[in-house]
Amino acid sequence: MRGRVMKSTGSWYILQSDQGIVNARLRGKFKQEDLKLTNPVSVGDWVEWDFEDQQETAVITEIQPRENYIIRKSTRKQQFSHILASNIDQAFLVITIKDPRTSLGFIDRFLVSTESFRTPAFLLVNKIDTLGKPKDLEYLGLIREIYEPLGYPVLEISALSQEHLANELSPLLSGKTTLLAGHSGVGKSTLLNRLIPDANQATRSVSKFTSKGVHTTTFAEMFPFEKSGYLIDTPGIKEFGILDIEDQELSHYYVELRKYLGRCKYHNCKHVNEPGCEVLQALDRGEIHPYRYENYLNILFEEDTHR
Ligand SMILES: Nc1nc2c(ncn2[C@@H]2O[C@H](COP(=O)(O)OP(=O)(O)O)[C@@H](O)[C@H]2O)c(=O)[nH]1
Ligand SMILES: [Mg+2]
Ligand SMILES: [Zn+2]
Repeated sequence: MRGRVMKSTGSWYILQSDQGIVNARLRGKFKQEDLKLTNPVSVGDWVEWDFEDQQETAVITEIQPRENYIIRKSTRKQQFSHILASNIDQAFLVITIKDPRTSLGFIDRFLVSTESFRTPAFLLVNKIDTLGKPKDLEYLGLIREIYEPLGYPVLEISALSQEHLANELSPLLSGKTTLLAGHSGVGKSTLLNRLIPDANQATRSVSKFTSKGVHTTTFAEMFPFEKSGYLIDTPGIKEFGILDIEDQELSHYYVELRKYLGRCKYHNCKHVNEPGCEVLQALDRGEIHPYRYENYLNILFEEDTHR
């Protein structure tokens, strides 16, 4: 029988299937392709399962190939990674201007991971109700200035406004599996609870002292949205691991660089300081945002040191 993993609690998995909700465990070892994973099965996976022991328990017998997945490095085991969610149609990166501030570097890393699967990404600037100071509005303006021309929708919302949710978010969700990602404390669980009132995801106030969100959501979990669609809440993410991306490949995941690729003098150009680099010339002409390029270099060199 076929099912979809809605939640994982260590060794048990909650599946949604034609038979309703079933609690299943894994049988045997699953061959993992190239990745070293701390979780063999992730939320969003489509699986085959069967009853065993006179129908008292269910076992997952097969994991169907993933269309895509969002991954992060394991915090405990170096070299290992953790699949946050798989088979997603679109990703909402929930960001906040303050309490906590989401950095441009974090946004760019996230967009590289979604672009690597060509997954549409939206930037949801949440807690818009708390903004007023000129420096906050300036940062918001900068986010719009950088990402809108690249084709990433920037939605200004407040999870506390039913109107924003009904008019701006709900129409985007039907029929799709949507990942909610972002730092702890940006309002992912609050958004989810308001969009899906019976979800009851735990939320917690942002610590007044550190401005860092307190970690409340431990595992990713998927919830059905109305009749057709799913929303995936994820634990707060400090950083994304961008794995298995070769240096020359990184520029493919920067949407604005794609059009220059293959036009540099050297076919293996990394667009750092090579002569005859079309990307550097475009940067000089102001066609590429300097902050985006700065983070391109950061990702490029950071990834190097991880190898
Ligand atoms: N003022 C304001 N507070 C919000 C908004 N969205 C979430 N919060 C608050 O931010 C805190 C963290 O929210 P939570 O949903 O737990 O964040 P998560 O870690 O991303 O799941 C909670 O105290 C929420 O009430 C918003 O749009 N406006
Ligand atoms: Mg949460
Ligand atoms: Zn180049």
